[in-house]
Amino acid sequence: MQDKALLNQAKEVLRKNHNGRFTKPAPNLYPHQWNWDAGFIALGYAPFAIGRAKQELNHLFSAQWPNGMVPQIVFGQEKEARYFPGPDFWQTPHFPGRPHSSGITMPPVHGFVLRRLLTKDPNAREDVAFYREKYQQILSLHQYLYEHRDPQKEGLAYVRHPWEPGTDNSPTWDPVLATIDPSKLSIPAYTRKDLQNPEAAKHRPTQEDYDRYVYLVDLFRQQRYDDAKIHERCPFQIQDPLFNAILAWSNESLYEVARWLKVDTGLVSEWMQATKEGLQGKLWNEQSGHYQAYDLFQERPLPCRTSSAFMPLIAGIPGPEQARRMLEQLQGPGFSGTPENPAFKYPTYDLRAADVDYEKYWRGPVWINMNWLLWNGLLRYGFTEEALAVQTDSLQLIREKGFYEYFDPRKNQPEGPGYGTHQFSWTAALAISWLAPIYPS
Ligand code: 2M8
Repeated sequence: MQDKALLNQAKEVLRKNHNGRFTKPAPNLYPHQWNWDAGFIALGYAPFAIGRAKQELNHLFSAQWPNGMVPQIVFGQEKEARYFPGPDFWQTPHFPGRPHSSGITMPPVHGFVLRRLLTKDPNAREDVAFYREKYQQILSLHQYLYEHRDPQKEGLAYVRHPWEPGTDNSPTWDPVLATIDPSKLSIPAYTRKDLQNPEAAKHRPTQEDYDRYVYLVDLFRQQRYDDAKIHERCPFQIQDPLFNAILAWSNESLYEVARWLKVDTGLVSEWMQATKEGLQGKLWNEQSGHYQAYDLFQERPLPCRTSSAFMPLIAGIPGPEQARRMLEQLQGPGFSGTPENPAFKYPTYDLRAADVDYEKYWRGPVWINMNWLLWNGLLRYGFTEEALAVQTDSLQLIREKGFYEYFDPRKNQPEGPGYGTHQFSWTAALAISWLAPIYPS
């Protein structure tokens, strides 16, 4: 297929998933608005429908909590329909005039998304009100993260549920989830709805993991979403290199937007410095040559080599030698395969790990948003050839298999299908962001 046709198909995916107010991540499995999906989707709209890109962010931030938190899910009209947990289960406080939402957050992509919109918007100066408003809202989201998610003031925000870092089923969380034993806990009754989707069901998280997810949500609602109380009790509190690299990149982007708006950059500069120090001082593992997550509750590192371990590249955090060591790993057998068994760049988990799973949700498959992030990181360090290879592999997968949620990393499985749900919005959106500059409309 010609890439021009692929570009048009990608736009069609977004058009079909748009419900008049926002763009769903996928037609059935995910019927509401998701936080970081909205950011990636906005990047897809930016080159050809900047108004739609702004609408995504406006809708998402219409559900921002008074304390600054931006929720993981903003519920649409369908309420309980087709997705668990819905608003009745979350029981989050209802803020008048704001849509219902879940009670946790997601990676703060909005700063770098806003900065990109600004560069693509031909009428940015005429719409300065939009940029001013979003800047303030994103600033208060970051303020929330530094105030309520960084208890030891290390410049690192912690996540409190596997849904917060977005890489829900990553093997990184296994040792922490293992400390939550569902058979010894009282878990409220619930019915999963994700398994009703036959195309996605077989790769979804286990029942035991879902019990743990539900246990955590129940804990939050029992504490009435009070951050201090949750911090005292929650067994899942992790400083994740992906989440914090995204925070760092968004800080840097906010700094640039602040300069464009001609407002004070003091606070953002402090955050930039603090998070850089946190990533470099606490999350870098000198021996293995990559970043790693840290379990704040049990006070122990979680040295698991997933693709999140390389993400600080996006924010220019590593020095040249650190970056070189990470490039070597990305090009090596763990993330690019071997001559006999080559891999599409990049599996989300080291291919040599004993428990790597080529099909299972976040435990090995290629995800296009992770590729897009790493592509940016590689370009930033001048690793142009490698960046091009990531883009080429991503587009090949989409061209050959379709706009799937995730993909088998093995190149010698040419007949294999894409995995998860089809017509997945961020796969389409990020394909547009790669293809639109080649075929400007
Ligand atoms: C997946 O997560 C949701 C919960 O948030 C789920 O599994 O039901 C993840 O891939 C997440 O990163 C993504 O934002 C969401 C919607 O695409 O789906």
